[in-house]
Amino acid sequence: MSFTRSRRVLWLFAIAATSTLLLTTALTTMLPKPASAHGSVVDPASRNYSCWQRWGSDFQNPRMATEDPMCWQAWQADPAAMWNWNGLYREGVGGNHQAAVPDGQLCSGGRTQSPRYNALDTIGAWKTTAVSNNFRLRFVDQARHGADYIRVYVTKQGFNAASQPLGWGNLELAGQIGNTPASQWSPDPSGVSIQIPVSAPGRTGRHIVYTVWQASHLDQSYYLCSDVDFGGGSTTPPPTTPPPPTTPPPTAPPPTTPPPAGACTATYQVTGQWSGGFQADVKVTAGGSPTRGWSVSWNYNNGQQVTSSWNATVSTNGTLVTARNTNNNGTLAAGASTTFGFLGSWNGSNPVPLVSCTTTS
Ligand SMILES: [Cu+2]
Repeated sequence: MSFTRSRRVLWLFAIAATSTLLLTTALTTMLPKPASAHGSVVDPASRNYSCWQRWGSDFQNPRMATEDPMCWQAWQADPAAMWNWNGLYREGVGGNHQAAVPDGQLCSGGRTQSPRYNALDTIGAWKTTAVSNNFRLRFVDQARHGADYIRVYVTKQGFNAASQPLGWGNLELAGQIGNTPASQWSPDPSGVSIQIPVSAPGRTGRHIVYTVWQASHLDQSYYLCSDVDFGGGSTTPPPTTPPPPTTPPPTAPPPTTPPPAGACTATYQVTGQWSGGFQADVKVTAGGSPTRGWSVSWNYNNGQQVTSSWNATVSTNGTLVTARNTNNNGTLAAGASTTFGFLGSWNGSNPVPLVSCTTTS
């Protein structure tokens, strides 16, 4: 009797154990896998995104060593830091970013996935993106994680980004957004994107913009350095509606200090538009010093495409369009301008994108 009962108990136990195992297996296989694509700051481009943007198709070119030495050392140290420009994150930080990311290691996210991103902490003259004191930072989230928050810091005036290690004490909060699910971001061919207004009054010259993205799908925090130049003039397009006539004239005197060497600005203008097509001109203006080459880039967030161009070599990578000078128009005297143009296609809407200009040699 007792023998039969213990047999039955054993059977029940075996059935229970098997179904638990099956259920666990089913749940495990059904759980979402971590996405392989994540995100980064694309404008002003984060360090590794910027190096990937400029050299991803030409990363073995020895000219990089002299033209773009900071990117060169990063590519030499580990090309995977550029191929994985969207994967600079840590997990399980619990919001205590300053404990997880020591001073001097901010640009590698505290040497996350070491040694992959370590070279991004190297101190030096990384190529900059020209920004004005009020600009919009553009973030692309390829995996549609959304954000618990994104915090954007800018180094304090007086910090020398080309010679000092970056620490938390060098930063001031300059913009942020709170909980924003991916459904509230803008659609982007490579995922979703969002723009964050950043205000950094009083800044001139070279600075570092530091962005912390707390993704929403799990405790995953991204740490991104973008090198910027506040002397390069405004990259914000003029407002689409003219200010009301009652607006008093600005009281601040016009800037008298010339932009630093190497800076350039670009303005984008749609010169004609018809059903499905448009023509645009981009005017490139050198700053206070002559240029030997320039590169203008922008993102098309509404599916526009460049179909043909003149006076520039245009390449497209996802939403990012990059136009480089031709052999004839890279050299500009200080303050001089040149214009290139293109034909494009559009559908739905065709807003003027934010453009940024960098000198390339
Ligand atoms: Cu991810």
